[in-house]
Amino acid sequence: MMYIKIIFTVLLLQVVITGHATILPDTTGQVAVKGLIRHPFVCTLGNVAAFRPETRNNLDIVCSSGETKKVLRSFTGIRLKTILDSAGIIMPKPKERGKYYIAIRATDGYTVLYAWNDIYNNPTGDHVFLIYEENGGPILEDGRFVMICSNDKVTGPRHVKWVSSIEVGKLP
Ligand SMILES: Nc1nc2c(c(=O)[nH]1)N[C@H]1C(S)=C(S)[C@@H](COP(=O)(O)O)O[C@H]1N2
Ligand SMILES: [Mo]
Repeated sequence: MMYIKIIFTVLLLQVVITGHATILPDTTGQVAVKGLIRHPFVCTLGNVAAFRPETRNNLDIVCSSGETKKVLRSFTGIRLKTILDSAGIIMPKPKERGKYYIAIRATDGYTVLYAWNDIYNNPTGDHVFLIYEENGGPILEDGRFVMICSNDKVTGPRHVKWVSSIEVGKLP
């Protein structure tokens, strides 16, 4: 606790003195679920078990350059759809479903969008996972939570490391 207080004080002093904040890699393992939902909450390693975790095998993370960046022999996570179902999307006019999106943001600003229709009306919805274990152990270097879309042809771009929030929004 003391250690956290010291780090916090040092960072605060840095902002006050230099006017710049350091972007720290997320090691807190907190994913805020927010936006147009009835029950905003925070996903942590402590409550993921309530979201029906699934384990799957063999996924290559391939960059748009064609290079294979990582090979996952197995991964464990929870479906984005399950998270959204428990958050309860607020959609008073179903005809506006096509305007709804889900923004997945990381601590470094990296962002990926899903259309509501892709998650609920397309097989893609069964392949988007917030994962917290790779190859049988916790994720360490890429933050605590990573989002993947395992049926993407090129899996790198929608592989979001250091996930910090999941936000439901709607176009005007
Ligand atoms: N937060 C975050 N996630 C990211 C990126 C990034 O810059 N920031 N780069 C993406 C790109 S371009 C690729 S190819 C993959 C690479 O995954 P790896 O670094 O785990 O090999 O992560 C993706 N996820
Ligand atoms: Mo990439």
